[in-house]
Amino acid sequence: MLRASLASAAFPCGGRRALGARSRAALPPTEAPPDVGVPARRFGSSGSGSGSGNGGRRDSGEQAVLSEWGAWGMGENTAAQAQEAAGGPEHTRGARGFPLHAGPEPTAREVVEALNIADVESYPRFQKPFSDRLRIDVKAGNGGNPAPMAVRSPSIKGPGYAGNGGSVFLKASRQIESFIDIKQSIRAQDGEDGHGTHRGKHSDDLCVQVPVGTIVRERVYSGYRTVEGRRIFLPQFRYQLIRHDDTFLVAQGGTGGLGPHSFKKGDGRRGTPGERKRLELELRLLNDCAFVGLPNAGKTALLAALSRAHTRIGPEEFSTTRPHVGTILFRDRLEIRLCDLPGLKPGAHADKLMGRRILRHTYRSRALALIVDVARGERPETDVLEEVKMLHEEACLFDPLNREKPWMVVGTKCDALHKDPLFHLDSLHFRLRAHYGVEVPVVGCSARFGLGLTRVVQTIRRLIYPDQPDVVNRVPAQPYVARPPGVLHGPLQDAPALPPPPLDTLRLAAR
Ligand SMILES: Nc1nc2c(ncn2[C@@H]2O[C@H](COP(=O)(O)OP(=O)(O)OP(=O)(O)O)[C@@H](O)[C@H]2O)c(=O)[nH]1
Ligand SMILES: [Mg+2]
Repeated sequence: MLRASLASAAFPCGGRRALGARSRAALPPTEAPPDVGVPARRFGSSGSGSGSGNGGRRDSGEQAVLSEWGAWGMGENTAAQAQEAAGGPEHTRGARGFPLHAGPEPTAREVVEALNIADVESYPRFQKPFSDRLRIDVKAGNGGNPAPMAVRSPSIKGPGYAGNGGSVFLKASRQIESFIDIKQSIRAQDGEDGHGTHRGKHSDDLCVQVPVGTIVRERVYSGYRTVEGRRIFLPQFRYQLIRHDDTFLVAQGGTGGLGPHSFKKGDGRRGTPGERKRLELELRLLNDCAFVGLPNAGKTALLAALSRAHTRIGPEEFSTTRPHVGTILFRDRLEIRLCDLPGLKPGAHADKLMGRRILRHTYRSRALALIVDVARGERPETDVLEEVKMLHEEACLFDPLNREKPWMVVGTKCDALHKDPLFHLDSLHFRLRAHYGVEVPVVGCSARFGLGLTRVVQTIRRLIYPDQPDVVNRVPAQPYVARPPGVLHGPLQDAPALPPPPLDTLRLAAR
């Protein structure tokens, strides 16, 4: 974003287009694209490329297009005319014929002064809808019934069994981001009835894809009613899907009935009904490091600078309305997922401004990064240390397990030098050590200008993988051994640890 905005500031006619035109002009005429005849047809000239057929009737748009195509070898005449029309030699024009910045290269100061707020803000303004909590009603298919009035004879086979009803499964998939596309009422097909001399078909099972990190709870009737007489359901934990392709059976389909052929003396067994469940799905995003901070602290700008996740960065508070996960892939194939959360305010642990819904995505993170604006642009009167203490306390009050996670402080907007961010950073480090009695890593950076980002990434990696703090070279054929995902809750907490990596890897790392 920054590069694009700098380019557009230095070259108001559109820096990228200008570069494109230059590089195309450098190509020899033989490298023209196959559809080079298109503009010639457009201007009503012959295939030889002499584009002078329509004399003075061209408007400025046509001239611009012509000048662009002239560079592709449409003929000397045409290129010269286009050059003249666009007002200068090729190297001072953009693709559309506007004059480029012809003077010396602008200095860094000039570029920064030329930036306005519209250049540095990012789009899209509207974020993809997101849903992390959903109540669904699931009904498995009923088993089919055997045909009535069956002829019972050893020589006639059937009508025997009826088909089973379809069951409903939930399956975790990396391709799904949230519950936004899941229907609230899910119903599998019933099994087919036995008919004639045939058995009924089993119906297909239904597999609903959910995002990885989904927690499934069943809403069970508590035996109590509200004063209006409505039943009260309480959620009970059933399962959590934390790996891609994890599957969980939520409603078992009914079995098909058996025909008289099976029960020689009876009249057959009718199909059983499929299970019906009221479920509550909750999504806790899988991530390694969550960005926690006040609104406008620069969380989204930092995520966009560190990864490819790019959403709205804006001067207004709460420009982020949903969590976003971005990934950093290191050279040694180690992957770290960063989670940008919407802004938090004091009282978030008590659900102020939906704080609990935001903080729920820190459940699975393995480290916390508290993001503070050290330039104190919007809160000059408040102290940085107070802000850090408040953020950490909110996260810990929400979930006491957050207290056990490693954490760090990222000071953003360090480029605003006139506001003393470096002084705030420096004092913060010592005051944090005095207050908590431990070394809390404090890193300063500027997401807007890409400063200090390597140190931020290194520190995050060291927090999450203290045993692999630096990038190590592996023999390519060796499999990558990763620890299981950082889930601190749930039944898989006591899962057996993966075997240690082969000895060769250790020796290589030691070297
Ligand atoms: N000078 C400077 N401004 C920055 C930097 N990073 C972000 N900003 C500005 O700070 C404002 C807020 O940035 P965001 O990234 O949207 O902040 P946020 O923490 O995600 O805000 P919410 O989503 O509202 O919680 C924007 O106007 C950014 O342009 C930085 O490194 N330097
Ligand atoms: Mg944001």
